[in-house]
Amino acid sequence: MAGKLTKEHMNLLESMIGCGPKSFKLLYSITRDGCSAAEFHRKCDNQGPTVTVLYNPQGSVYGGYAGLSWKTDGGHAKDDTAFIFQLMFSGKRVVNTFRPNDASKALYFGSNRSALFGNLDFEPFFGTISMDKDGTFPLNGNLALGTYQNSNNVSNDAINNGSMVVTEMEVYAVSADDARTSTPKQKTWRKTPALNEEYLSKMTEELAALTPPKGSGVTDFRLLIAGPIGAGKSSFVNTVMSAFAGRVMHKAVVGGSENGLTNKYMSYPVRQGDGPCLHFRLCDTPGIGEHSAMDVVNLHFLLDGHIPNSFQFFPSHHVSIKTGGLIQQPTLSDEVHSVAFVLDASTLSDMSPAVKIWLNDCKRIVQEKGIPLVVILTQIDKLDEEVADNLADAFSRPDVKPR
Ligand SMILES: Nc1nc2c(ncn2[C@@H]2O[C@H](COP(=O)(O)OP(=O)(O)OP(=O)(O)O)[C@@H](O)[C@H]2O)c(=O)[nH]1
Ligand SMILES: [Mg+2]
Repeated sequence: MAGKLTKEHMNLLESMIGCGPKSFKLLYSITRDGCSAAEFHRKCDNQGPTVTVLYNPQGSVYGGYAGLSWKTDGGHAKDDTAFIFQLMFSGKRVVNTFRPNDASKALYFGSNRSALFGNLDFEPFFGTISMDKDGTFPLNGNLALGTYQNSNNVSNDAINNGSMVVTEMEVYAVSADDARTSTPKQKTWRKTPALNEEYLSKMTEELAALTPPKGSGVTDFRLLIAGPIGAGKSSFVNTVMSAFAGRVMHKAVVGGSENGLTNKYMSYPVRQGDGPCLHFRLCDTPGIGEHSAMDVVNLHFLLDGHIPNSFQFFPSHHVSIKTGGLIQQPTLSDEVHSVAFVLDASTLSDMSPAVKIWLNDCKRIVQEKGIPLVVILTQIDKLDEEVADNLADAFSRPDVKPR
């Protein structure tokens, strides 16, 4: 049985332990083997260095590394390499290591104890624990850092949510392994400039300087934001407005709704600080989905500039020339000048066939009209923890690479 420990967590533990690549072999799991000190010792004694990992219902992952084999008795043992760690807290990546102040008390061996670190700094359980009806284990152990140094002043509750109830506890044997290397960095498929303040101000200056050609009759360029329901279209509008305003803006309503939250065509002007509005507008649209208001017919009307600001779309309803309130003779200023497809990078591979067809149809229509089209990937922070830490890493992910 493979354990619950993810590759990312193995990589993190590998760097906490140090001295090169490690392999992790599952020795003991309370859901598989039962939760008793006797079983713990049967599976884990004399196995060399181990990592004990607890997973709780709140999504926290934490545990301890012992550089010595577990034994049935002997009391305190010195281990310079032992540490207590956290990898996740309440579903979020929170990484900390706590090393012993006094290595001579790093571990404790006892026949009725499980993996005991320090002076009861961390012990999952002692004796035998039964599983509750809901599948969790109300462990009777302890987490109270003291012998293990807590230089970041992380409270115990901020490691285990103030509870020793867990859904799983696993012990892995850790050994040096040249075959398992840390996930190699993928080659970057798109060069990006350093995403820093300097680049941000250069980009904002360029956009602020953007003006429609004189004599064109166009006052503002219109960028139509389209894409599947919940992709992050309205959030993108708010983000751009916030970046220019210099404060957080919530003009477009954002949230989660199965049939789409935005149901109006809204064209938002963008203002730099308290200055005048810039010469482009972000035009938010209802999301594309099974029962959505967006379809190819409505898109034609939008692109050609017939749809006025604040126009409300209704699910499965086509706009027609007879629809009231349309702009009958749109000028170049009313037309859409560029289109951005907003796509959720974290669900690209799960996109429904219907939405794919819609996007292809839209792409064709937009291109036939000679309107420039770009794709904006959102939610890239959800791809994995490495990308969340450094968003530029998205450009080395093969699963979001344009084909
Ligand atoms: N983690 C993460 N969440 C995001 C991101 N962009 C948007 N969201 C969240 O995704 C949800 C949907 O965002 P919206 O901006 O309302 O999406 P939308 O495309 O306008 O949705 P509809 O109007 O319903 O079609 C919200 O809970 C946002 O907070 C992102 O880049 N990262
Ligand atoms: Mg929206």
